[in-house]
Amino acid sequence: MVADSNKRMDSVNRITSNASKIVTNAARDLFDQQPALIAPGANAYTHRRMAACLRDMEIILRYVTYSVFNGDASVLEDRCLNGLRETYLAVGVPGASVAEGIRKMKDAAISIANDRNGITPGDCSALMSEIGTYFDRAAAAVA
Ligand code: PEB
Repeated sequence: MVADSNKRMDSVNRITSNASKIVTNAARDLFDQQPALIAPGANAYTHRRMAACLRDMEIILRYVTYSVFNGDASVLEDRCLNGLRETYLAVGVPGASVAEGIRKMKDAAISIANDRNGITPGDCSALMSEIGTYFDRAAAAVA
């Protein structure tokens, strides 16, 4: 149990301390792939909307780390995802694009958490697939 908790805490630590890198790279890739989002009048056009978008991705990533720490998705579900689809509909943000951003954060976060370098080696495969499920829930909630 202690060894397993250490894996969780190390994963949370690694994801949290790389959060701005994870968010920025995912957003940059998303806008490269979907340049319509940053066209004049679109959902990430103007600094205000761009800032809201990066902020949203950071909030979602943070709630995912809470779930990783707890081994349970209820905080993520209740305090972040509950009603989020409706919010995006109301403010006109395309949920499918948010979901794509979340999938990009998933890949980056797992590769950072699962890096074999600089850490006591162990089997983290179950934890890594569990971490993936939190991102999957978040993506499914807004898509
Ligand atoms: C959710 N996001 C936005 C709003 C809210 C959230 C409540 C409306 C109010 C505001 O503008 O601040 N807030 C956020 C969240 C929680 C919360 C996750 C959880 C607890 O409390 N635009 C894009 C991308 C995407 C994006 C696809 C990936 O082109 C996001 C980032 N969210 C985005 C944008 C807005 C927004 C609001 C651009 C501003 C929309 C607007 O005002 O036109």
